[in-house]
Amino acid sequence: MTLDERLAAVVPHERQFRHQQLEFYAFIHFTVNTFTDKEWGDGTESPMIFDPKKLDPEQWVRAVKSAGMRGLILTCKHHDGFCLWQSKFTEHSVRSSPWKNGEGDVVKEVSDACRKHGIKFGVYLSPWDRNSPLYGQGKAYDDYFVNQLTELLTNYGEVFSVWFDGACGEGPNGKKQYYDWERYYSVIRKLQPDACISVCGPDVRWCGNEAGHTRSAEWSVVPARTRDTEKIAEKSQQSDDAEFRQRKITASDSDLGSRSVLENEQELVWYPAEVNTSIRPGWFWHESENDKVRSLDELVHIYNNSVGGNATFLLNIPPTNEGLLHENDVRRLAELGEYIKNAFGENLLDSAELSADNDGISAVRTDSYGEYFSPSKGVTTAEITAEWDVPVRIGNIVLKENILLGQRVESFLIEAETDGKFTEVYRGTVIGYKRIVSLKNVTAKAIRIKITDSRTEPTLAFLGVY
Ligand code: FUL
Repeated sequence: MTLDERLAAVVPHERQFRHQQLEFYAFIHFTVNTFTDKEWGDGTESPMIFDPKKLDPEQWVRAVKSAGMRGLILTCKHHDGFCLWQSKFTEHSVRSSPWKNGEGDVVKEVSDACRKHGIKFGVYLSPWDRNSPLYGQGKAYDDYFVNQLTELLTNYGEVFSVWFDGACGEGPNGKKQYYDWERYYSVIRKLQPDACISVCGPDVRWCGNEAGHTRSAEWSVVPARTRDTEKIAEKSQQSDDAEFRQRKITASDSDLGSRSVLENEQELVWYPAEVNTSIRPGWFWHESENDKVRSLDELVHIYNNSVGGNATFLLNIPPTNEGLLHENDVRRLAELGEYIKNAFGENLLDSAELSADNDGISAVRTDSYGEYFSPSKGVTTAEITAEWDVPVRIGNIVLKENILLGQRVESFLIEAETDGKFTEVYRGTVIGYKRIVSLKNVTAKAIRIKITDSRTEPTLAFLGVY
C-alpha cells in the first residue's frame, strides 16, 4: 500500500459521520459559578446560593435554534462538583438548594426542552471534582464518577455527546486522581452507543485552543496517539524520558495530518476537530461581560472557518443568575442565524450549466452522499465548470467531499470568468466535510474549480454557489 492509499483508507465511524453533520451546536456553562462571579469554583460553595428564579431552558433552546444550531451540551457538573440534577450519590446538588425547594432538576428541564424543540442534547461531566471527598482515591472515585455518568446516560433520553474536559488539578485532599478512562468509555458505549465522546475521548478532537482559532488545513485523519494528548500531557510533564517527549503530539500542533506528518505513523485514526469557544470572554456569566458579547463579524468568521473548515463549531452561551440567556446574547444569536440563512439561502448553481472532465457531475447539485462526483480510477485531479447566461455576484462557494470514503483532497483552486477570461480568485488546501470559500462578492459569468492534488481519486458530494 502506498502512503496515499493508507491515508485515504481511513474513514469515519457512523457516529462520527452523524456528529459532523450537526455542524453547529451550543455549549451551556451554568452552575454555582454563575452566582459567585467565578470561572472555577473550589468545591466549597454552599448549594444555598443556587437559585435561578426565572430558569427557562426553552428560552435557551429557542435562542440557540435561532442561530441555526442543532444541539446543546450542558455542564451537568463542572470542576466545583455541584450537580445540576438529583444525583443519588451526593448531596452537593440542586437537591440542597432553595431552587424549587430542592426538587428541581436542571438536566431534566434542559433535555426536555431540547427534545421538544427538536435539537440534540449532550452532557458535559467534569472528571475533575473539587468537592467530592472520594477524589484522588482511585477506584472509589471512578465508581462515583461512573454512577453519575450512568444516571445522566439513563434518565434523560438520547445523548449525542459526552464531553470530557482535560482540565485537572488536585482534589480537596490534595491528591491526584488517575482516571479510568477505558472504564468510562465502556459505560458510555453500553448506555449510549450513538454518542460521541469528545476531547478526552476517542471520537471528536479538541482543536487545540479556546479562542476560536482554526487551522487553514484541518485533517480528520491523524496519528492515533493524538487521541492520548490530553492524557499523556500529564505524564510528559513528569517524564524525563527524552524520547517520549520528542514523540509527543499536542492538540494545538499546527499540522496534525499532512503527508509528511503521517508518513512515519504506525496507526492512523479518523478523529475530526471541534472548535469550542465562548460568545463572551468567560465560559460562565458575569454581569461585567454583558457588553462584551462577540460581534457578528467575529462569529461569522469563526463559523466560516470551523463549519466551513472541516470542523464542528461548539459555541458557549452562558445563562445569567436568573436562569435566562441575556438579551445581548439572544440578539447576537438571532443575527447570526439570519446571516447564515441569507448567505447560504439561494444556490446559484441551480441556474447554472455544469460540466466536468468526467461524467456524473450533476450529483453535486444535491447535498447528499448517495451520489457524488469522482474522476476516473487513478486520476487525482478534476476540473468542474459552472456557467450562467448572465454574470452573477458570488459571495460564498461551498464544497463538500464524500467523507464516507475518507478525506482525500490536498489542494484546489477557483477561477472566475470576467470579461471573457478566467483568473484565479482562490487557492485552498483541504476540503473534507465542508469548505466555505468566502469571495467577497466576485461577479462572474462562469467559475472553474480545479482540484489540483488528492490522495486518491477526489470525490465531490456537493457544490454550492451563493
Ligand atoms: C476548560 C475548563 O477549565 C473551563 O472552565 C471550560 O469548561 C472549558 C470548556 O474547558 O478546560
